[in-house]
Amino acid sequence: MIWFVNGKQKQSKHMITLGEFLIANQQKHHHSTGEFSKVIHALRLAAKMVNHKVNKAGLVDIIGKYGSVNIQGESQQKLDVFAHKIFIEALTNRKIVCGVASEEADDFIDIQGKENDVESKYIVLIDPLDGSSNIDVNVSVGTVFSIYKRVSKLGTPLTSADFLQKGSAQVAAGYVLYGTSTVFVYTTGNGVNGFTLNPAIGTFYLSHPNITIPSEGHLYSVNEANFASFPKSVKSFLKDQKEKDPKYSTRYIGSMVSDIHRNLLKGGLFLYPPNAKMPEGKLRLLYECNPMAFIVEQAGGKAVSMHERILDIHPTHLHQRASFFCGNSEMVDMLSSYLHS
Ligand code: AHM
Ligand code: MG
Repeated sequence: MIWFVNGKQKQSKHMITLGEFLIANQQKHHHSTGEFSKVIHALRLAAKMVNHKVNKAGLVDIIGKYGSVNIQGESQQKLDVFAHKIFIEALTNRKIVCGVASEEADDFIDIQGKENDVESKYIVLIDPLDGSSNIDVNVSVGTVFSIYKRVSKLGTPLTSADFLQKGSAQVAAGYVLYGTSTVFVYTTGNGVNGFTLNPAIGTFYLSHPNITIPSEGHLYSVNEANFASFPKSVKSFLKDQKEKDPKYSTRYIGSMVSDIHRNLLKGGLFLYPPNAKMPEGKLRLLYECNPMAFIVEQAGGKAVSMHERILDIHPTHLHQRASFFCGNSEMVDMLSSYLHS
């Protein structure tokens, strides 16, 4: 197997699958019940199903608009709706989590039903298909997920407090990138590992062990069409970087998972500042910013909003938006010096 660590190619005789990796890690924790591994197994299965469908876009009638709008007033793409259904079913049918919240559903879903008989303590927040406006043009999209332990008592109905936890309370977070290849990246707070799907046999193999973001970066990713209404501090930062240092290049796909995955491997800064159209920022705190922030921090980078560390924000509502800046520490620190001056 060939993998990459900090951009350097490494080779091993053994191919470790995601399943084997989960078992090995579960064995490290003596009191582990396997409950957490089951959640990752379910997400892995759903990711493979969505991947299958994404790869058929154009061949089957799956691209284009579904005709409905989600809670945020955005038109839902057919694949958004499909991905939502697949992930929710994978998580609910097995009763391995007690609740789920999705970008595509107005409120959280309490899976326990009337009997409250689900014993799992885990809840999942998910953006089933992020960057979906890219689907019709064959550009990479992704799934983003966040796993927490419920704070209310087992066996009682879930409350919004179970879902409105700070990002720092995440038990695990991950994303799936449906790109030139399909990659499943996740962290449990002990480093970040990435697994690439071999589509011929439907197995994810460890391809990116212990992902570490390079300390220096020269990429920045931002929708500069909104520049005129960015906060002054962000404008000055961008202007100064461009004028003072010729090393920077812009790379912006407009698909957050793809943009952050690239920056994670190569070093760089992703910015989604507030602007006139989106005064709070565009990205959703709970199932977009928090999971990506956890991953970026675990890879040695930083993630902040205009005012504070992303993982320290106390959420007040499920579909809350936040300004979002993340990347290698050096670039985030540089930006922060402008945000706080
Ligand atoms: P979505 O959740 O509706 O797909 O929107 C989120 C996407 C992100 O993937 C991406 O970073 C951002 O929207 C791009 O927004 P813009 O087109 O304003 O640059
Ligand atoms: Mg999204």
